[in-house]
Amino acid sequence: AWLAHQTSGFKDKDGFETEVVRHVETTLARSMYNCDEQAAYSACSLAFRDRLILEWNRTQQRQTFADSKRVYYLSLEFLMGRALDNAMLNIGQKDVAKAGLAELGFRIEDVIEQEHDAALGNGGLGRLAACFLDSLASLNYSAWGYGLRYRYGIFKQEIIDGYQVEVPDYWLDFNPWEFPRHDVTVDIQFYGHVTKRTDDNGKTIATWEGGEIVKAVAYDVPIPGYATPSTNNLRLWSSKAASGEFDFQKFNSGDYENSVADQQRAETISAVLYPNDNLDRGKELRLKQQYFWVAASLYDIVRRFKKSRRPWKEFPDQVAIQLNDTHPTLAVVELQRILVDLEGLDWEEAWNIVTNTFGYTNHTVLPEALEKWSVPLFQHLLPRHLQLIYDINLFFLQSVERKFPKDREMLARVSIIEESQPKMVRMAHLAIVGSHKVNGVAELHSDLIKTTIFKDFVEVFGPDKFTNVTNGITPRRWLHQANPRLSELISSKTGSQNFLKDLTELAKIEHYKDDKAFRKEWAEIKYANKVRLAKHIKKTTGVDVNPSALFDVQVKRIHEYKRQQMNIFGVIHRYLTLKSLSPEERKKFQPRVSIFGGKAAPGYWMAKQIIHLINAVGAVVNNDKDIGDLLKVIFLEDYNVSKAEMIIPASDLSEHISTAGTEASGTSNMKFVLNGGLIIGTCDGANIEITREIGEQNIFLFGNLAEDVEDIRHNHTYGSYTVDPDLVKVFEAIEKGTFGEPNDFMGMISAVRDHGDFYLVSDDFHSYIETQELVDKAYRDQEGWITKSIESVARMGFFSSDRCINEYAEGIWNIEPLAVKDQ
Ligand code: 26Q
Repeated sequence: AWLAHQTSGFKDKDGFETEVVRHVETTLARSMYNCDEQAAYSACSLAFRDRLILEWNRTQQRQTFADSKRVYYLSLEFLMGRALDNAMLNIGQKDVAKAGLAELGFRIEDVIEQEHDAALGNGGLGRLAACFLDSLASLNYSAWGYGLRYRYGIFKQEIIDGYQVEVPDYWLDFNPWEFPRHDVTVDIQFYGHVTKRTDDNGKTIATWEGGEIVKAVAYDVPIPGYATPSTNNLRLWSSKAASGEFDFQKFNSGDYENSVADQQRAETISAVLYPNDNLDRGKELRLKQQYFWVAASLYDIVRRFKKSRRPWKEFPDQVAIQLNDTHPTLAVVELQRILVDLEGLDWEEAWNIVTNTFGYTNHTVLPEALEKWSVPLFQHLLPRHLQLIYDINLFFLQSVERKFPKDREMLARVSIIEESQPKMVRMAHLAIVGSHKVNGVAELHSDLIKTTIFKDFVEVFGPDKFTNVTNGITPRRWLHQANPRLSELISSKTGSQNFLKDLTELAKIEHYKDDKAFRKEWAEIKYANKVRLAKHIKKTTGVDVNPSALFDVQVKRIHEYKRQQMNIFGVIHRYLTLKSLSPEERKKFQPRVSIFGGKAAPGYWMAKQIIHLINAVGAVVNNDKDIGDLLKVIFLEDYNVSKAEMIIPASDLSEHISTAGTEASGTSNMKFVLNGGLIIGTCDGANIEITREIGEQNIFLFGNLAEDVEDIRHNHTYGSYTVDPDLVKVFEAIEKGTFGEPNDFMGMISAVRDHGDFYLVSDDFHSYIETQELVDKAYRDQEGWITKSIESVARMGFFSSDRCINEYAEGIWNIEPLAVKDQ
């Protein structure tokens, strides 16, 4: 309750109540008599928002006055989830709100539940950006996030007859957490043409003319730090027609449709989030989104820099811009355009500024996820930028030629332009060339990019340009908020809540791993979280699950490389095994609930088939009287951040089973372990570092290693290939119609059997099944399991996004926290 003593906190619960009542009666224009939970949510949010605004303004003033370097995190996705609970906890006054709401007749949990998730992201990359904002504010860094204010976030998923159905996510009806800045706008140009002339000094001046203009309007979201007054800004851009309104001339002359057409076309830019995860399938609108957002953000950043009246060469001392994947890479070109075309700097000087400003984070090695844009599309939409890209590429290739004379193949491989039909702009190459640091997101991944997709660039630029920053998660949301009882138990042993600011303090709880009372409480908390999830499962699916069973969870975007298909094949194998046993033998089996959740990209046919099979298996298994509580299969609809906050603390075991070398990091693996769940996983992404930290005895690893994957694939095609015998039985059961129409699932089967099993499902299946048996055995030893759980949590300190942000600050941004004086 650090803020309670300061000017901007509530004095006590009465002070809070007064504010809530005031907002209900004035801001919302309602009486307390018909104040429902939704109104209580609104008023409570407005009351906390008021506290936040004061600190937000002070923070911005402090940062402006200090005039020190700022970092800008450019991300097309910010998967924020709910804001109220987080604001109450970060301000330190949730207890006050709880007591106050109780007096007004509300349960705080019900009030919190009213809030619609801010779901402006697909998955890991977007949630990482949200965790980073929390850490940047909590650590008192001067930092802004820049993104797009999508009218529709990631679609809401409904499961109808076992199939995914997408429903639009309109989330802006009432959003107390955003502040429209109608006075902060930027005109953004598209299309048109370039003219060149020579000035009096013989210098070529390029001018981009014509085309159309769309207006970018800023919407600001306050980002409260934990236990600090620092409140940073997330600025989201919304598009609207440059004229602001539809054309009345046309409207009055009866041409209603055309009168609104311009307006609609402009507003389409920020209308909807692309629902692809790890897949590059963007059309013109996606490139328009990228340029719109990048140009508005850079204009804003440059405008702020210019106020300081410093010379341009100091720009990189004042500004660090981080590119969250290649999505904002146009910023590199746009800054060069501003400096050369608009500010008249020499190419060399400008390019120095540009490359010293940007850092690029890569999140994938999957070739289908690497962004490329066709040259004709560029030429049409951004003609000047295409010219600049060609110039950047020319100077770059000239430098490569000097270092590797006559190596034409090298030039072709590293070129920003792919010489295909049509030619393509390789955004990752542009991002590397335009940045001073390139980082991967876990050790294995950072090694892989250096030895595979970006190997040539290591030779060109040297190894120091490439670095690793292993991902992290914010313990505020993913422990304190999601699992309040566990957080409370930990603070009772570490002596304070300081572990939420320095997660390495978790190590202290290892001293209590043999303490009987501590272990009992530890187990009770997990059980209570499972009971809560069981209730949710009952309410949403109608299925009764036993909270004493092992809860086995795989929640993440559905993707072949993440191998939910292997999981469900394993579940079928378990079902077949159980069916083959006598009732007596069955009783010796460890009961399990297999829980799945996650969205499939709407155009990803195979991912949708996987969802369908999971539901089809559930429909059979959950109603099989022979099986009872021994096995349940649940697909939880519409997995999102707020559902994750309930699901993750309730898991005994979670699955992170991607084909080795394909999952860059994974971040939910960290969240599950931090909440006392164990992991079954492959040697992939951050699983490897988690193992190093918590110890091999505390994780269930299986499967082939990344270094062997290539040879195994080669062997599928050119050697002898047979499907694992246990998996063959699973396929036979599906083909017999055990789970309904077999044709519905033939895509999944033939991917393994007939199309080279690219993701090594068959190769890893035996090891997976065996390891699941080890899990059963380990779980039956409850005392041993609890020890593993406690040890794991105690050793998770490394995976705080605070550690991660400090590494970026020191190794990439060269920025230090801004001291906050007591007010
Ligand atoms: C690209 C072009 C057109 C349309 C969409 C996209 C697009 C959108 C989102 C491409 C990729 C994404 C998201 C990628 C992602 O979430 N990657 C994950 O990033 C996490 C944070 O680093 C890692 O932990 C995960 O391993 C990685 O899969």
